[in-house]
Amino acid sequence: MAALTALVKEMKEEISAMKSAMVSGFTSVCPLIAAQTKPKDCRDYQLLGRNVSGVYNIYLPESKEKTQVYCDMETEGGGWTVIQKRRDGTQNFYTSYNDYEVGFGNVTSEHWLGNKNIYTITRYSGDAGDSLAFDHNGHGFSTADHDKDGSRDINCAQKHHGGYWYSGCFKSNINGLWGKPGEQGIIWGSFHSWQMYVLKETTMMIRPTALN
Ligand SMILES: [Ca+2]
Repeated sequence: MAALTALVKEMKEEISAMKSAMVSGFTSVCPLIAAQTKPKDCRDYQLLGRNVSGVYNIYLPESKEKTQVYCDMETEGGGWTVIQKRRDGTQNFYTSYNDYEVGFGNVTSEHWLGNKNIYTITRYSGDAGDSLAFDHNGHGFSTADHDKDGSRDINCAQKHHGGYWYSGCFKSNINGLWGKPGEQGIIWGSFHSWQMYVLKETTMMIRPTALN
């Protein structure tokens, strides 16, 4: 009887071990399937063989809904998720912190993808280190109604008519006023030797660093 009890105990343990092996086997397979059927950025679509630039639906891990993005599948190898685009001044970029947080505009033309989305994509693509980290150079994202810049006395977003990771107003103002010359215009600091060179068209896009 004692031997039988021991045998049953042994069999129970074996079944339990098999069960947990099966569960772990499934959970290690499922994320792979999920990643393939629910791309989280444009690079994932590229890996699935999609090589035409255009609007795609991505599935961010913390969002139950799909998010529309524009994918650039051509520039320098493609796989880029566009996070900002300026073209013609039709979209107002001088707007609230909340608008910048959730995103605004139309992905086929002028738009800002939204800080929440940008943060999630960079985090899960593993390139938050050298890209648009949310405390870029120690400064948060600022809008006129949300001053998180590096200047104690000035509201940089208000002064430069935009929304950005302003430090001490300023080196770049890519979300400034379209068509406006001077310090409220669209400026990317390092372009044209740090002169106040106003841009008409800009596109900001991201992809995992492993590709570079
Ligand atoms: Ca300030």
